[in-house]
Amino acid sequence: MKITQVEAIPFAIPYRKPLRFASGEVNTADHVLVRVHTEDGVVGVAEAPPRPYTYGETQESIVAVIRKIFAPELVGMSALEREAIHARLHRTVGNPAAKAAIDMALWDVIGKSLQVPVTQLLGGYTDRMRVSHMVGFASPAHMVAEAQRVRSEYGITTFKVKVGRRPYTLDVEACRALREGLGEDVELYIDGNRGWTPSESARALDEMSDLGLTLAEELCPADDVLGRRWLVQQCKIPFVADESVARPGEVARELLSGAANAISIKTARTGFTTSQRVLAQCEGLGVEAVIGNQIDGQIGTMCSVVFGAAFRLTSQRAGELSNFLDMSDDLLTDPVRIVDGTVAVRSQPGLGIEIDPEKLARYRQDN
Ligand code: MUC
Ligand code: MG
Repeated sequence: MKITQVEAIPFAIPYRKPLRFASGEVNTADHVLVRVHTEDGVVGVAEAPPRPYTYGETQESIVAVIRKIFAPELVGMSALEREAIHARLHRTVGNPAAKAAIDMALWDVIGKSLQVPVTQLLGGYTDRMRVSHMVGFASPAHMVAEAQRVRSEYGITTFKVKVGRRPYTLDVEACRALREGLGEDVELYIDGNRGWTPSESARALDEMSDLGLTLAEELCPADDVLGRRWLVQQCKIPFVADESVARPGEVARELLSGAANAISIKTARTGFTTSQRVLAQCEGLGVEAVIGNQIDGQIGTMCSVVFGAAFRLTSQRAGELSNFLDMSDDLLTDPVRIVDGTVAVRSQPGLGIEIDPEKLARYRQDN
């Protein structure tokens, strides 16, 4: 499994409608396709979605760090030398999405070489993931209409509502409208992307205490150190750390300091190898985990399914796996399907996905 080439290919696929949230918005999936080639002719793939407002990476920076630093470090190594590969990658600080995509492409290489699905190599716990859909900023009526459409078309009954605009008016109104419009049978939880202060968060949670919300994610910044701890102490539902836990050290810090008591695991930022370690931290410390969405395309979504379904803890809750539905197209030969609110793992070796060469030619940005 000797690595002969690591490619970083920028591509851009427009969204049919933008996804808006407190820290930014996405109009185009300007992602990077990572391909790792071996001397046996095996090619592993993954995608890196840049999120400058979360981790500082851009499409250009991901391409540059892979081409200039990571590819020369990895060529000549075996895909099985996973720990040594990670040691090399971590000589460079930051760049989580670039590192994660390389890690997942290497797992795809290993799975394809061994002719085994990666989800089985990782843990093989179950064969599907329930899906949670993220509802972005819009008027409360539009948010309700979107959730109703997604429920009736795909059978999805779990929704993460983006908040972090105006706490006591618009945000609370939107959550209330969603509960009224969808009924008691759906699961609703909120994600503030750091848009509220600790005291705004506390008051908004209080005003929504009758809505049966199940999780509160990153309502205020982790840098509001004492305020966040104060908020989490009084929060009656698990408080999920997302963008504040991009590394295992941050997971430990947030959990042990009382700044969160649940963790969003995103394969787009911790790949499979580091996500396993984050998951072990959650299990060891006894906190819940949610498979989050870094506004992934279908490649990234399958990576989340591969990882989420591999383990008991990550498959207990619905994973955030549906936002590719807003993209106008994608790169896979066999598109991801959401049926009865679930996505099934695939039985093919590796990640179980193939890139359509014509689509890649159409959307790549480096021709
Ligand atoms: C989320 O859970 O916050 C928005 C920005 C990002 O990096 O991920 C999304 C969703
Ligand atoms: Mg989040």
